[in-house]
Amino acid sequence: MSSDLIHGACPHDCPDTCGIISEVENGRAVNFYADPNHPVTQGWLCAKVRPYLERVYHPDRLTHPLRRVGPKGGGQWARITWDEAIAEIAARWQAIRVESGAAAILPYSYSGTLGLVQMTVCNARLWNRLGASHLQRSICGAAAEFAVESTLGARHSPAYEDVAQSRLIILWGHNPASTAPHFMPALRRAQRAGAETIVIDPRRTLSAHGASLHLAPLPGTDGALALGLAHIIVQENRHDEAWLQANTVGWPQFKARLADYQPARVAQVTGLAESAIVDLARRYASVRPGLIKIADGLNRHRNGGQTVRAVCALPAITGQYGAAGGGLAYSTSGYLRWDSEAVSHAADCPPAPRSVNMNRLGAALLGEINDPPIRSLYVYGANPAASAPNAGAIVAGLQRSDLFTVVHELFMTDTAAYADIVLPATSQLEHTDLHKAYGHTYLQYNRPAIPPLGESKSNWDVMRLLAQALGLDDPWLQQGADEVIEEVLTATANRLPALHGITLARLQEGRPLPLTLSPAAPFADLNFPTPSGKVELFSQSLADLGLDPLPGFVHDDDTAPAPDGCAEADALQLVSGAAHHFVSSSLANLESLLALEKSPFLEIHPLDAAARQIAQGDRVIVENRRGRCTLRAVVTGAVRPGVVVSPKGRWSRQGDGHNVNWTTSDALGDMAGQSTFHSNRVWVRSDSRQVPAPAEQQSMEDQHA
Ligand SMILES: Nc1nc2c(c(=O)[nH]1)N[C@H]1C(S)=C(S)[C@@H](COP(=O)(O)OP(=O)(O)OC[C@H]3O[C@@H](n4cnc5c(=O)[nH]c(N)nc54)[C@H](O)[C@@H]3O)O[C@H]1N2
Ligand SMILES: Nc1nc2c(c(=O)[nH]1)N[C@H]1C(S)=C(S)[C@@H](COP(=O)(O)OP(=O)(O)OC[C@H]3O[C@@H](n4cnc5c(=O)[nH]c(N)nc54)[C@H](O)[C@@H]3O)O[C@H]1N2
Ligand code: SF4
Ligand SMILES: [Mo]
Repeated sequence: MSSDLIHGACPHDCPDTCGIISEVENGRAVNFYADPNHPVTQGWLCAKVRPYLERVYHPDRLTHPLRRVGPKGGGQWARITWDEAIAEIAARWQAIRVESGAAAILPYSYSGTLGLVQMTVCNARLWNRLGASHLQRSICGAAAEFAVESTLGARHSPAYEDVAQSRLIILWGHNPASTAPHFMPALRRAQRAGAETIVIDPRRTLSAHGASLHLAPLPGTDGALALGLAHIIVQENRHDEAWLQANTVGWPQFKARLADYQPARVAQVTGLAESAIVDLARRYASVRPGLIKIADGLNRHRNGGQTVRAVCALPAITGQYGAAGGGLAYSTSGYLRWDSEAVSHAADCPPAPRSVNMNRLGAALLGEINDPPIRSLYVYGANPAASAPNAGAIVAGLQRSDLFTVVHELFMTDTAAYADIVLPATSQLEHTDLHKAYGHTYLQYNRPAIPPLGESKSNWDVMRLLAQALGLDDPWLQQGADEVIEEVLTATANRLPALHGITLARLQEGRPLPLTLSPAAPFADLNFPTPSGKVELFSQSLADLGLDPLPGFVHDDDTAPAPDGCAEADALQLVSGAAHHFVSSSLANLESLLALEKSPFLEIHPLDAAARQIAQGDRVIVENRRGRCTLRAVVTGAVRPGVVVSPKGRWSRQGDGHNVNWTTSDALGDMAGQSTFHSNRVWVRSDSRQVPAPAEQQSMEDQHA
């Protein structure tokens, strides 16, 4: 029997955007593996995507549309046809348009897939044309993106392999061993060649194994740490005055501000030893080139934007932007910005009536957004009931009897469970797309490998049907996926030299195609695409928005009061970053991955555990005024005292109905409407029941040590 090898891209929210190959026999994928010829993927996939066919052919895949028949969330469904589903949605929306205006319809989507067609274009065209509410998509890295762009002008970042040129690497609030796995071999090579690695994280993560130094500051204090490092570097005259004068604006004002960040004060704020801070400053200033690598974990705090601005100041203080192996590694997203008109056709559409911040979904559904209230929610590529903050408010909102909720999904997720209509979605093996990456600069075409399972349809195909049923007859709402790609690619290539030589036809051959970058290393020409053309330590654009124009530090407190019967002094800070085996809540229903990740846990320091009479493996209640969840205690020195850690991604439906996001805050951060998952005070106590399985008494990192 002959088999076909179909090239595609991993669609998940991960900077590596791997090249994947599906081996297909008689319309069925029989094998799935990494593209050996992809320069970043290099023939291996991460632990979470290796068993991907388990996801594609999972018995729980939704295969036909469903209509709710019992109470909301009650789990009773009737099978309906696509014609019935589309007709019902269109009829409900037409009535809402007439009665309240299309602003009463809110699309909600985020990172189920990162493709140009199934995400980027699907987030724009239909909703613009309809005049629906715009969703402010700020759950992940909005503040960091804004901070980096306001400081440097663009998100440009070195290639992973360029870390070979670094002598010092600081992983700052970033855990690539789990979240950017293909960076790790390059890092290990650099280490073997003598480079030092320093990890700054309240948790001793997988990435901290093998590092020369791990510093564990209190969460949300990194802004003070960065300013303290700058203070010492300047105090000891280790800074690059000439570089600062030539390439920055606001250096004199910023220098004046640094006076407030003496090491003693910074030690007190961060919970680090003064000597450790001084030592780090000296090492960073003297071991060159030094690369600071961050991602988005660092910015998910109330002060996250300013924290990232303060970190971005350090390569400027030491004159390392543009130097090979030095500077900042954040994201490569800025090298390729799709032509926004080709993506959205906004010029043919009414202006968005209003914007709703996705981090306030629960509050918005419960009345914070009014005039008109949200009457219909359309969710695709997202699982807000599991992944968005303050889940209790979201679930209360989803239970509103007058809310018409449609969820387009592969699985019956925590969110889909509350829908009025559930639509089955295709997996990446079943639809066409084009992927850029945020960790590298290769483009990868995703050719469908197999026909859609059951009656499932892609995001774009459903939107085409909805547009038709709504009487929206613009041709750009009916293009096929390849036509969409062709239009956006051509429009973008017309103004972007980086796309030189890249065509749909070449992409369809299946190989990853590199962008042409000039200069190859970020900011090597010392040309920063900010308004001033320089690194903006002082940013007039921030000042114009009423924000602090200089990198600064404000305390990061979660202001929610202690629950009844809990003392303020007993609060712990809960950090809920990436799980090693899931991507947010995606993949967190695969049996093989659940077996590796084990039951939902809370890492707690032995001192904090003893103070609460919590023993290894105890069932613990983690709570605050927003809500609670029940977790298994992992007592470990991998977290610092005062901090507890429980990874994101668990489905509430698989446990007692609550996951960690029942505790997280829906307050917004200091920039760009950012989520603040890690600004989260909780109180932890032992539940009387014990968890039986002793084999589970292991921390996540021990499993991989
Ligand atoms: N395996 C896996 N990979 C993923 C994901 C996943 O869920 N699982 N999610 C993907 C997504 S959506 C994203 S945005 C990226 C995120 O990629 P990362 O930012 O690397 O991941 P996070 O785990 O969110 O955060 C990184 C680290 O920040 C630390 N941290 C939190 N607060 C602070 C602080 O105040 N100071 C310091 N110094 N450290 C702090 C956390 O302890 C955590 O170890 O990963 C992507 N990749
Ligand atoms: N506590 C805590 N919570 C967090 C974070 C944190 O650090 N701490 N991090 C946040 C971050 S960084 C992010 S990015 C968000 C992510 O939050 P979300 O974007 O909501 O991501 P997921 O929870 O993975 O849900 C994505 C869903 O899309 C579905 N899907 C996949 N492909 C398709 C498709 O082609 N079509 C359709 N219709 N559906 C598809 C998947 O099955 C999955 O259920 O989570 C946030 N949540
Ligand atoms: S999740 Fe990331 S590392 Fe894993 S296969 Fe996808 S792109 Fe590669
Ligand atoms: Mo994210």
